[in-house]
Amino acid sequence: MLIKKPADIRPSEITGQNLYANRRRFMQGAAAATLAAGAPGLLGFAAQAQGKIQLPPVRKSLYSTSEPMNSFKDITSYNNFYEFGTDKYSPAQRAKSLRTRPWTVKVSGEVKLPKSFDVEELLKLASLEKRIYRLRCVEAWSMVIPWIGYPLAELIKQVEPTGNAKYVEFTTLHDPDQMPGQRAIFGSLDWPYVEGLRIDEAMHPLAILCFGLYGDVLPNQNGAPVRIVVPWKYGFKSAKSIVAIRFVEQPPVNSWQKSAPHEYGFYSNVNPTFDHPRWSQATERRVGEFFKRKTLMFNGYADQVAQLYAGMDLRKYY
Ligand SMILES: Nc1nc2c(c(=O)[nH]1)N[C@H]1C(S)=C(S)[C@@H](COP(=O)(O)O)O[C@H]1N2
Ligand SMILES: [Mo]
Repeated sequence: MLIKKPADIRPSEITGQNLYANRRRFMQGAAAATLAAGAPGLLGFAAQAQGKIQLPPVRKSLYSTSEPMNSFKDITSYNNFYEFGTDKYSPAQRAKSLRTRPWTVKVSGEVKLPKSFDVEELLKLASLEKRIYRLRCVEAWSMVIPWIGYPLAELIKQVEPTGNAKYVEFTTLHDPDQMPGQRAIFGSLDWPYVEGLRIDEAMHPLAILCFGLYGDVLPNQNGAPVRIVVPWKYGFKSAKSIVAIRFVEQPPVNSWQKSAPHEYGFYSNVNPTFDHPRWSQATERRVGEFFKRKTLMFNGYADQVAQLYAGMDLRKYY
């Protein structure tokens, strides 16, 4: 069997004993659910369909939700990607021309082994998993998306962060020639798009470096060739088409915080009890559904991540 059983999981993969215990409980539940749904295993070579870029084999993950997935069409036609326009339908049209090869991701800052990774090399750094996650946008819609990637922790371990690495900053490509939204004069963001995580958040097994969805490489509008996905936070923390990962001592100021400091904070954890100044966060509409549903604390991942924020006032650190 290619899936890790709870007994195979090394506690050293995670920080902190409680988190380890939490994860074990989660994995046991998830394992039972997976067995009920049919035997897990190798999904096979993922990319026959999409041109020449192929993904290595992908295996199922015990971290997936069992909720029904959104359709490929929903996921690839209703997007937020301000580099290609501020409405939801432009990215699918305008991102077509983004050149995703060659592509390098520069890893720098407070690390012992800084390095620029070619995306092909990055893709092979660890084994790929399909992770079916809920994505909750700050604008109160949500989707369920089968991402393909591996834990960001796998990359972080390779570059050996120093003791000063308290935060991780992610930067999207800045190329106004290719990204028309970066040429807009009004109503857009400061470029490049920047996001940040605390290092223990970035090391959490749910945070992934993502290269594909459904069975293929990421469509451009979803952040090709490589993005991050952090499922317990509002969607905007999951930066697309990244070219740099920098380890820093101070919390990075993210693009949304910079554009509207009174509306967005650093953490941006999904929190139904704390409203955005202009709208409620208590409910959400799943794309494709009519009735609203209740938003879950940490987007439903509280058992796995609440520990990261123990003792913190989440109304202050929003
Ligand atoms: N570089 C970049 N990354 C980004 C955004 C963006 O505008 N630019 N939008 C964010 C927001 S608000 C959301 S909800 C998700 C949407 O991801 P999806 O279109 O793949 O569903 O991407 C996030 N990542
Ligand atoms: Mo979003």
